[in-house]
Amino acid sequence: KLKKVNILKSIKTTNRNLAVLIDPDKMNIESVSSFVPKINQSIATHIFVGGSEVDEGLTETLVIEIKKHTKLPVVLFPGDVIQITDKADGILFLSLISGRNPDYLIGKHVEAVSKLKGSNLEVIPTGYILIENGKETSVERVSQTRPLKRNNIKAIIDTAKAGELLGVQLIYLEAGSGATHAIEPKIIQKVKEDLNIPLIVGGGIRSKTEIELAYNSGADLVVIGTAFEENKNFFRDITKDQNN
Ligand code: 1GP
Repeated sequence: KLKKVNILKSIKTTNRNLAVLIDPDKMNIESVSSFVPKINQSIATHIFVGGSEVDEGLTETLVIEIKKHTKLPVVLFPGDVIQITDKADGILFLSLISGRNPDYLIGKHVEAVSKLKGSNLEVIPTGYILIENGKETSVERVSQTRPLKRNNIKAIIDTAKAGELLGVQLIYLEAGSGATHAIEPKIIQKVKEDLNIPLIVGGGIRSKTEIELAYNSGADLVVIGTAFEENKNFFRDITKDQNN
């Protein structure tokens, strides 16, 4: 049996991780064989798979296809229990700690247990914090929760710290897919200053400069989805050769 990569450990020990987010609702299965090799040639270190609204079965089919074309760890970033498949390597077990909807704090997790028990997935407890970006995001709509205000930095810092004290292993600061304003460097810095666990930042990051800014502010892993969907040339900017 192949030894599984320890996803959390690698995020803890390596900085400047980059995850490409593939939404099963937006990615055609036929495109995977051309899309994934581009990820392999880029500086990306992980592939995340998930979305707010995905039909049952779609995620598993997609993950199987992705795994045919890459050795990168494939990590589920599920919007719902039906997106869980043991064909991936790991799962961000997200608790939406910026919100007060019990379903997304603990309810879905209880439902997920029977699926996780029999699987080999590396389960990574993650405190998921939604921060306002100027427009309503699909996470907000689906979870029926309000994001934290971006000018209330204390609430953001304390929410992240509360997550850490509860035992989550990662904090994910989310501006929402397609956000017009990515998480501000000041917020990343302040949260990171007070945190002893790795920090993921995503939502609305569209350029190599913005990726660098997030790293320099303290992000251990940056997630990019929309920029790849909208601009296939984006891969050219982040190919391995230019950065090594
Ligand atoms: C969304 O953070 C991710 O959950 C990525 O967002 O699609 O805006 O890159 P984008």
